[in-house]
Amino acid sequence: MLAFVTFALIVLFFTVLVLIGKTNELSEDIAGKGMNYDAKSKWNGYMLLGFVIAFFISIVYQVKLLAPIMIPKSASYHGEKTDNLFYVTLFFMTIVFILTQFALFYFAYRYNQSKNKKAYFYSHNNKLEVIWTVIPAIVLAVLVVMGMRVWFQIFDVESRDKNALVVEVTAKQFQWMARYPGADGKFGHRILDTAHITPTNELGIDWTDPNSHDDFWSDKLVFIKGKPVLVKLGALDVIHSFYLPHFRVKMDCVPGIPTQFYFTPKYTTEEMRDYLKTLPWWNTINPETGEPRWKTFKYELACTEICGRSHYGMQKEVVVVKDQAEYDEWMKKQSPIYVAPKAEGTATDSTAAPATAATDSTSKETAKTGKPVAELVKK
Ligand SMILES: [Cu+2]
Repeated sequence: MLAFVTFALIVLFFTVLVLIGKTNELSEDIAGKGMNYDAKSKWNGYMLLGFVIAFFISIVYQVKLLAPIMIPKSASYHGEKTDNLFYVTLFFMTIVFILTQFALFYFAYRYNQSKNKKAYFYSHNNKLEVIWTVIPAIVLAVLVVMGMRVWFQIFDVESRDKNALVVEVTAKQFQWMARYPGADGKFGHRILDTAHITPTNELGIDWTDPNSHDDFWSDKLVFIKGKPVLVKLGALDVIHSFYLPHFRVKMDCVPGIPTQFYFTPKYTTEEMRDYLKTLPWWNTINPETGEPRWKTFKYELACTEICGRSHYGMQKEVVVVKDQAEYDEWMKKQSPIYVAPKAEGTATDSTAAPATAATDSTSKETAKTGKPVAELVKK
């Protein structure tokens, strides 16, 4: 309702402005003065020139204001390449943007209507047209080739490390389910049929597969500095998008179509904090925590596909540890998803495995399905 009233008021405001202008013109006509188009055109020209100057000043001001709080340097190796590509593109686009926008508004000012001026008929100029076709074509071709080179480097399957840390991330409304393969480095099979996919086993994990017995859920994503990560992505309901802004990783999670992304973290969480400590904005106090911002910095995973009402809540913390030892230490503390069936129970009935899909002990899902996995395991 408020939005509608605001919209109606804006429309009304501009209608009144137009009507005032019209009335003004009419009254001048009635008074026999006629319109002084020259003066109006000149005034319009000044305003357009003033606008473009104010516009450029505001851009410089905004960059100065916002650049320090924008996302910091890339925390992954391939991210440095995409950043570089971004800056090269930005450089060329800025030049083109300034030249064309300034020309557009300057011409409106310089060649405003006047009784003393006569329009010069100038149909075309081949030389000029060749120049403004060939130069952008070359620049764009260079940018495209650069982009393709980086793309092929990032998605070069041959050069991938076979011992990469593999994490399986499945998205659903509205959370991420991160499955780690455990100490054996192998995931338990998933069987995608109605017998295996149940409300308590949303991924259809085959509990008869011994590899599934040490798989665990994690409420945060843990990676190792310098060790490549292969994230295997999927979705249960709608399209979500796996976004690690600090690592420049972005990949859609599509129901029914597995996707993946391979990258190597470059800085641990601690190293990133140490770096941020050197930047002025990150030293300002965060009113919510009462601490300098760098101190509470966390890498994060977010969903970047508007996937529904609670899309904004799809976040997870990402931690980069310094080495394998620290990772192993963390892994030892995790509890497997699998709970061995009771002796008299149906050991062969894989659907009866009492695992739950709750990945986040604070989620509503947990409240519905009972106790979090960790608690079940302890019993
Ligand atoms: Cu989502």
